[in-house]
Amino acid sequence: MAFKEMYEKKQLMINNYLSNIISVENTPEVVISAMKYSLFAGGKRIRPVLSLTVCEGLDGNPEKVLPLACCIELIHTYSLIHDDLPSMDNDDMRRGKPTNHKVFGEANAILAGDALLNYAFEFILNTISINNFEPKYTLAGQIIAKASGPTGMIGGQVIDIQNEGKNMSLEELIYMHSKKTGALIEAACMIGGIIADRVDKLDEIKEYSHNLGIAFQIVDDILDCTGDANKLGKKIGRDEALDKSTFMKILGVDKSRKFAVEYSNRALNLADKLDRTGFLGELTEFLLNRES
Ligand code: GRG
Repeated sequence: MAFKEMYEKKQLMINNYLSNIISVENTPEVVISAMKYSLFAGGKRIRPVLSLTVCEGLDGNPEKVLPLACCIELIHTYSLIHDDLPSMDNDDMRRGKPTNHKVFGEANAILAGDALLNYAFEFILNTISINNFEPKYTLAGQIIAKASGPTGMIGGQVIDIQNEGKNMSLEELIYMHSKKTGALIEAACMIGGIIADRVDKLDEIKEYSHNLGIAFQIVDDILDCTGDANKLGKKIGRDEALDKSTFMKILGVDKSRKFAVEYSNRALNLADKLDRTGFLGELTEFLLNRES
């Protein structure tokens, strides 16, 4: 099957699962609408696609990791809603649509983000319980919790905010993004290996996903300067407007691109060891060359 077809098949699997779990009963309409608005706004679903791919690539059953993979997408979506808030990046557009707080108001956007985060952990615990408390599901849940928490994504976001208006070194920037962007990408890949019962592969998965995460972020920084706002679905030049340290600010466009290729190639060298079908390698290249 061609890459595009395979990617869309995985996206469909994820979208169908998310649609089924998000019809939460006994929840005020406005919060459900706000949750669904951002969850189905056209995200690329790369984190859950990575979970399914690593799991299947290591001969696991992707259906078994799907619930946890979708929880990572719930957490990712909450982080975008909160990141766009006036008190954070104050963005008006995301995925080609007005941001959550622009449509539902700031209080509802905060609550929709909170609801997605809490629902993710409710669902993770349900998944652990449904699987008879099999240790690998608990381990996967712990990894997701750590990646999204103060030593992971939140920690990265704090470092980012603390450094607005300052000049970070390249090493500091990589460290910050290994948490802010990288932690969730790493967790997505790790749970694929864990649910496939391949803890022997975790070191390689970590190295693959660390390199992929940094390459992904460098491309994000480049697109924020040189991308097409219509394709990106959001305004460009936001990093500069917020006076953030970025790969573009430190390295300029040519060196940033070169740096992204280096990180992506390091990931690529490991991709075939994690997925013999070649899809993970193609996904790695797709993310390097993406326009949105
Ligand atoms: C908890 C407030 C809060 C923030 C956490 C991850 C994060 C920190 C904020 C998200 C903002 C951001 C732009 C982070 C960089 C990572 C990144 C490039 C996110 C966009 O991910 P994609 O491209 O988005 O996968 P789609 O729209 O495809 O899902």
